[in-house]
Amino acid sequence: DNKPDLPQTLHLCEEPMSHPLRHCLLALGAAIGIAFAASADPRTFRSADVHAKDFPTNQAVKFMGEELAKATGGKDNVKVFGDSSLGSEKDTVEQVKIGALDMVRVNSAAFNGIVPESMVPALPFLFRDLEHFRKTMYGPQGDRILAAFEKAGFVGLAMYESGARSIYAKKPIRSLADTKGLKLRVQPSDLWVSLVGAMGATATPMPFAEVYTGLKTGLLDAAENNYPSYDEAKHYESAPVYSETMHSMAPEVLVFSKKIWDTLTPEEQAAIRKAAKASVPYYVKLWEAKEKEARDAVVKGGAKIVPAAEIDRKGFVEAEKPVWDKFASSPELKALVQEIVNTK
Ligand code: GTR
Repeated sequence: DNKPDLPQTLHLCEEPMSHPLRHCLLALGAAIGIAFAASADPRTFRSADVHAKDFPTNQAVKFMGEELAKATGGKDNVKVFGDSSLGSEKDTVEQVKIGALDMVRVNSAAFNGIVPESMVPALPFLFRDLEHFRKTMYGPQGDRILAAFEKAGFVGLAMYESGARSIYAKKPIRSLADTKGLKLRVQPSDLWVSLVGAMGATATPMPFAEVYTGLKTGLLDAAENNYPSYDEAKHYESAPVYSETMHSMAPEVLVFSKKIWDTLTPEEQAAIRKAAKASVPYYVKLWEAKEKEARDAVVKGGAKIVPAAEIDRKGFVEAEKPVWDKFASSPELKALVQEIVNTK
């Protein structure tokens, strides 16, 4: 049962997602947010996610809440609203910005238009491998990227790895000849539109929750994601060939609303930061298991895998060079990219 636990008032809004409904949720969210900000202890911070309750991201945020509860003697806690129940990633980021929602866990793509630094770890073929990702993103460069969220009205709490994203379609993808002309879903982000455009595909940006239907109806030929999301959302039903292009390792981010953060005591803030950091190794363990499990599950479900060894990685890397130049354009971003590349 994946149905999220909505507060009583939110049941008023339970209908298929439409624009008026989104406004209804926003208004309710704002009302609840204000009530919370004005009320005394204890506080339950609400966090949104597009994934189901048992997905590693949600388990990690729940764990963070438990750590926070321990540190504050049961005063503060976190409640996760999964399954896009509070809206798309873009919607929930907006709610966090205005302080109508306390926290959100999204892919870094959702911040690409707001925090330029968030584009850096999504750059195609930036990381040589997982070790390179971990060394930098759980290290000084990752900390710098998280710190950059502050200017935009967010407190960057943690980054979580998300494996590598690869393309899935009805046919195998081995080289640029295969991506040419594909209607390929991307996350709503200019960087992502350019990334698949550089492969000759036609980018179709849309929220995660709509991709299943997009693939089913033929609006989309293809999408791209990691194994756990490909499995969870059952995208393999209509796009059964998963080709390990591994074109980006764009991480997940966990952020807190700066508006709400500023109402907290320094002790609470420190406890939240510490609990979020503690959730990273907890997440990584769950994620590693989930990736293997999901790969097996999609194969069982009928998916065919084109292994990385069969893919013309060189051709794709070459095609993506202009994307680096276009999005890592300022001297600061260029320096950050260079620092990551130079990390051995
Ligand atoms: C997943 C990620 C989600 C969302 C989704 C998407 O890998 O965990 O936050 O970004 O991809 O493609 O929309």
